[in-house]
Amino acid sequence: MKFLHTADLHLFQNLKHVSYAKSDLVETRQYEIRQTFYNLLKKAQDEGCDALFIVGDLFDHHRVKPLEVEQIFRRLKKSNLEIFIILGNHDQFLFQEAYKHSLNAENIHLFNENKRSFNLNDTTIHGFNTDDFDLEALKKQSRLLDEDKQHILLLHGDVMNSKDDHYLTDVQTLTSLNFDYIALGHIHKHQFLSDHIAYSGNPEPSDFSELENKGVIVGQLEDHALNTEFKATAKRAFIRKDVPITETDSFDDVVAKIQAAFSEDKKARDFIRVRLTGEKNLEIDIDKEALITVLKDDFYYLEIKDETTDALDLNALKSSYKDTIIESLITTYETKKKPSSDDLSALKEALIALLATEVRR
Ligand SMILES: [Mn+2]
Repeated sequence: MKFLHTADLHLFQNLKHVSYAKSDLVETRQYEIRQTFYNLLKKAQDEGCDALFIVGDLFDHHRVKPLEVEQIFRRLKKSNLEIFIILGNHDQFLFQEAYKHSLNAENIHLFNENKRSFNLNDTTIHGFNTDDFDLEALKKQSRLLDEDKQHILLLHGDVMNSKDDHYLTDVQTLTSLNFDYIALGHIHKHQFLSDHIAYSGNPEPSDFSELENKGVIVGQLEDHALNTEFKATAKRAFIRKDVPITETDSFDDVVAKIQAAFSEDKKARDFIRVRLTGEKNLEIDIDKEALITVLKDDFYYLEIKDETTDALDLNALKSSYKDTIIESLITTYETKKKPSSDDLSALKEALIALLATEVRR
């Protein structure tokens, strides 16, 4: 049997807390996250998958309107896939009366305390919603597995950090169970925790906390032999990058450095956050708003964080502190034949200390 494993789409998330919340890209981003979901439905069918596993947090919160849920489920019903859905900590609301009618379809399978497994040909799919996870019940279910079938388990929660509000159990415990594949949701970063236990991660990132490659897991399970492949699905990436500048850089040099730090593809497509580091010349006004104004036509989305420190202007210091130890330190440095970068940082440290006490002879 062939399957596609996805999770944590958080459809209809409001994106109020993202750094680009005030830009006009929020609605586009929300639409793109849904679009990626529709694309992965198509991908599952194109790849010849029998089953789609949606391992929790398909929706973001209970404020999602019944019509919006219906719109998504209509797509699921139209596909020729058998779809297995567990509810994560964000979408337990789907069992409320207002949504129930949307969930009903022959090819859509939801789990609850009384129905914890479904058969699909030679495979049994087991699942626990976040709210009704029960470790003892899971262990019991694992002991009673039908040996003539392959077994896949769907879970939504943390299995690495016991402090997480939705911690289920540890990886070692999961490994000791008799499942051929364990599909996890909740952690947005894609990762394999053993050869047959994996978080798919979410297929489309929503902000600068999600920098890793996003995608889905396509897997094949035949005679208990598992083969999996990670397939990238994200339309755009979030990128954070340091751009170091020096005190000799002019405004235009800084613009050129930011331009050169990214390929044309990335500039046109991705959400980019630049952090300026190094030293900025105090005499030149390198204002981040001005940089964005100049650069914005070349970037889909650009944010700049200025973490530079102000460079010391040696000539200005010499004239303001004429005939002081400050002037003589600078002169000594400048008359060195080959000053090293260590000499320069020693000089700066000394100057900063002296300036702090404003020593004048
Ligand atoms: Mn979750």
